[in-house]
Amino acid sequence: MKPNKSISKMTFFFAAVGLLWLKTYLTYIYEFNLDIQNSMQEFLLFFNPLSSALVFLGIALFAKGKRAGIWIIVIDFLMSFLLYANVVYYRSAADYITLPTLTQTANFGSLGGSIASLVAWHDLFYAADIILLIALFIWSRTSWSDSRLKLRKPVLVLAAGIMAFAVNLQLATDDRPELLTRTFDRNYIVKYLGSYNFAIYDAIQTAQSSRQRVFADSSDITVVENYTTAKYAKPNPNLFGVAKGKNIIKIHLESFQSFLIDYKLHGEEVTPFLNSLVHNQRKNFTYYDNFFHQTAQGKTADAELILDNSLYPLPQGAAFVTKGQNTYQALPAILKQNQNYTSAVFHGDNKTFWNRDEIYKQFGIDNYFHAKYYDMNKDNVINYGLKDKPFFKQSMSMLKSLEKPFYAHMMTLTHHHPYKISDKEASIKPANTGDPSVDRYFQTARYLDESLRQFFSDLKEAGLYKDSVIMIYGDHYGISENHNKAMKQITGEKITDFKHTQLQRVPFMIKVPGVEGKGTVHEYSSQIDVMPTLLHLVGIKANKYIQFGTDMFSKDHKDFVAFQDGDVVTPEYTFASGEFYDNDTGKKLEPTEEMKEMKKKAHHELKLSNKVLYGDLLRFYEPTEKWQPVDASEYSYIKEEDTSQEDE
Ligand code: GP9
Ligand code: MN
Repeated sequence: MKPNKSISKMTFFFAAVGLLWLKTYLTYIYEFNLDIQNSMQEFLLFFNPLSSALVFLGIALFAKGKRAGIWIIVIDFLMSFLLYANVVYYRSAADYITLPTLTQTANFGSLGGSIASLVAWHDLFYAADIILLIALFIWSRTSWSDSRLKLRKPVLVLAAGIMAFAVNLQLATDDRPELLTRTFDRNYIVKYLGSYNFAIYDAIQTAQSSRQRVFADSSDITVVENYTTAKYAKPNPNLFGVAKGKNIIKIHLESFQSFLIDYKLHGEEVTPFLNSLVHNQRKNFTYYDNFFHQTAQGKTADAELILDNSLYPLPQGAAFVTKGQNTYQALPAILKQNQNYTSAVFHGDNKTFWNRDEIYKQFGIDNYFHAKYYDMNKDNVINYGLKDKPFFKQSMSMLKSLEKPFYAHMMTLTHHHPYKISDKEASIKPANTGDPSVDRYFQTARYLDESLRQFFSDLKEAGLYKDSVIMIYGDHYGISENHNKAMKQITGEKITDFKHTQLQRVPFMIKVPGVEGKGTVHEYSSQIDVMPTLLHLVGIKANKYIQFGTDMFSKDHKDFVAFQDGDVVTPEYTFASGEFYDNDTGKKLEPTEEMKEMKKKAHHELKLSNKVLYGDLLRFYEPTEKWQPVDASEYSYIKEEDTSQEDE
């Protein structure tokens, strides 16, 4: 074999790699809105197509003789087709194609207009490199040898591709820890790892999901139903139905832990407005100071899942993403079917984050006001998205436009790690533990508190305050175990395993029109209890639905709190990291049989809840005769302007 001949085959290969790389990169820049935030992300966006091009096109180099050229062209065509299909889908849905969306033909109904309107003449660009390659192939193939390349070459190419991928993944996870395990956002995977790797990632996730689903059957849900029926707590007869037909405004406090309530920093209250609600200065709020979050890796998404479904989150990943196509019987759908409520979520972030734009459809959420609905100009945005003050201000007109009664979920964002805030907007000095995120945590909490004060006064002005149920909750911790040293200074105590579990308290407060607030209640409760509580307030019996929590106002309320990591908290003792502790002293305890039983029961409950999600068991469950399974294809969160040509 003459060397110059094999070189030309390799040259052809590298030309294909170079062209595909360039094409993919240009597509990222001109077609997708990937929200690049730093130079590392910029670099990875440029770098990430390389490994896919080397690995996939490299496979062609194993083919014999001229066939290698044909394989290169075919693989290049398939990859380009995938890229272009994503482009077309993105133009309509501002999202990437996933296998579940592909198999759900209904989803393509949301393409909004025909595919024809989404393609343009300049799309020929996507075929240009292939045409060039075909020409190059025809022109040069005669000089190619009929033998196979020396194995060393394709192996080296694949090794280089894998190396490039490893470097890419390492840099990506340095910039965004837990990128793959926590399953945040499709946009992130595409931005960091590229659209081809996203397709592989999606395929693996879909395969895992469907495997668990296939082995489940309707008898599995009966076991769950027996359990939840036995756990059910009857409503408090004085409160059942008192809020029937009332608007419900649910306010999500990002990363807000209960230790902030009444906390004084530099002699000042950090959250004076929330404190005033806690101390019932308006005689209408009830505050739960022993309320716990139960979120796991899905963080905010887990909180949303738990509150609207009374199910536990999954031990790994976010059910919002991995179980985004499951059947749900969520609070918005129940409120709608029973009492004709309109539901809406307000959140100043991209709609794809946590797969919200898919799973909200399964929850039956009518309106989703995401970043596209807000003025996201530079001054209004920090960290993940819209700042809380402009968020609440701009939400008012949309809130007022909702048909009544409504169930509105307002999700704040500024008080989010790493707690960035401009000097101008910080109205309290940082703490001085020397740990920057802990120190700023108080400043963004203050900002959130101020935004709430403003929102409450706007609600009053709009006539929406007095007659609405208003519920406020913290989604999850803001200060992780990595900051135990600084937290010791803040709380004045060493953060032991016991103390850590105790710190998972988040605020829960509620105002119900016509019901006098009780100030602070010490009952133990948690996020799974919110849904049955709300259902009973509006007069819908919670036992018809599969729910693991119990009504907080019921005298039969079950006051143990289970966490997905296996910890359990009761009013008397805590099971944390494998040990029992006395709540009063914080000292280790020798567990009684009863305590061991309690722990077992909590773990059993978690297992059952996981089964519901893994097996997609609610598809077998009919809560009432009248129940209409939610049809995701009836919902769309694409803002009208999204689909129109921008230069029209
Ligand atoms: C993103 C926001 C933050 O939209 O909800 O999510 P988190 O990081 O807290 O899960
Ligand atoms: Mn959150």
